[in-house]
Amino acid sequence: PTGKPFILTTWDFGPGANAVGWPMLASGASAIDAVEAAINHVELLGDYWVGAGGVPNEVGETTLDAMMMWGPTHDLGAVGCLKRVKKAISVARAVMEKTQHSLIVGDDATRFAARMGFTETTLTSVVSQQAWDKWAAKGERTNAFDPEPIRTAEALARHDTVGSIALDAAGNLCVGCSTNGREFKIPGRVGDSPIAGAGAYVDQAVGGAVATGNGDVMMRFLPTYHAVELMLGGMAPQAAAEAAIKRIEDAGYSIGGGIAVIRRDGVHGGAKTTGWEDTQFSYSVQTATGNVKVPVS
Ligand code: SD4
Repeated sequence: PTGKPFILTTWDFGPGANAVGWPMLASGASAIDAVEAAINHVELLGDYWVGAGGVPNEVGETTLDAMMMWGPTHDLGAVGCLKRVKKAISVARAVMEKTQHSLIVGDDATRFAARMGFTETTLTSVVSQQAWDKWAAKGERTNAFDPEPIRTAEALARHDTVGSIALDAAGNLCVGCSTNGREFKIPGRVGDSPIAGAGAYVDQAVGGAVATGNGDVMMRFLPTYHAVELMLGGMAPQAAAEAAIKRIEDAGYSIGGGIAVIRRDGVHGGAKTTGWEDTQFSYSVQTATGNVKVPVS
C-alpha cells in the first residue's frame, strides 16, 4: 500500500530534523535516506545526548548506539557502543544494507565502520570533557552500580535519544534512532536504542514507534514492539503509546521514559512516564501540510 509521506522525529530537535528529511520525501526519496539524513543532522549538532560531544562514560569516552529498521523487509542494522565514528545511524544503515548481520558492537563496530569507509575521529568535545572532569573531580564512582537512579532535574531537562519514523511516496516505512546513552555509564554498556522493539520498531503494514528514556529499564519491556503490536490488533496510536508506557509503570518502575508512535495513515500519538512529568518530551510530524510539534503530556 502507498500512503501520504510523513516524517516524525522526537524531542526539540524534531522540527530541524524533519526540515532535513521532509524535502527528501517530498521529492520521492526513500524513507531510509530521509531517516538517515534527519538523524545525521541531529548527530552532528553536538547536542549533549546524541552523537559526538555527548555524554561520556565512566572513563570519559563517548560511545554511540544506533539502529535502523526497514519496513518492507524487516531488515535491521544496529551498532552498540560504537567508538570514534560520528554518524552512528549511517554505520547502522551499512550493517543493514551491506551485511547479513543485525548488530555489531564496540571496537569491532569501529573496525567495521572503517572498512565501510567511515572516518575515525574523537567524539570528545569541550562540553563532554568538562562534564567528565567535573564529575571525576568529585571522586564518584558511576551510579550504575546503585539501585535505579532517580534522574536529576538537570538531566531531565535535556534532550535525549533522537528517533525518526518516515513513510515515503512509495509507501515504505523506515525507523531509526541514535544516542550516546547515559552519563557515566559503565564502559561497554549498550542501551535500548540499538535493540529492535526497544529503541525503535516498524511493521510495514501497521506503522512505527520510537522510544527514549531510561534504556536500561525500557529494553526489558520492548515498548516500541508492544505499541506496534497493539496497533496491529486495532488499537489507536495514542492508546497504544499509553499502554506501552503503562506496562513499565505497572511493573513498579519509576523511571523517565517516553514513546512516540505513528500509524501508516499518519495518525500519531505519544506517552511518557510520570517520572517525566516535568520533562518537556515532544515529537514533531511533518507532512505536505506542514510541521506540527506535539507536546506529550
Ligand atoms: C539509553 N534510551 O541509552 C537511551 C538514552 C536516553 O534518556 O534516551 N536516555 O538509555
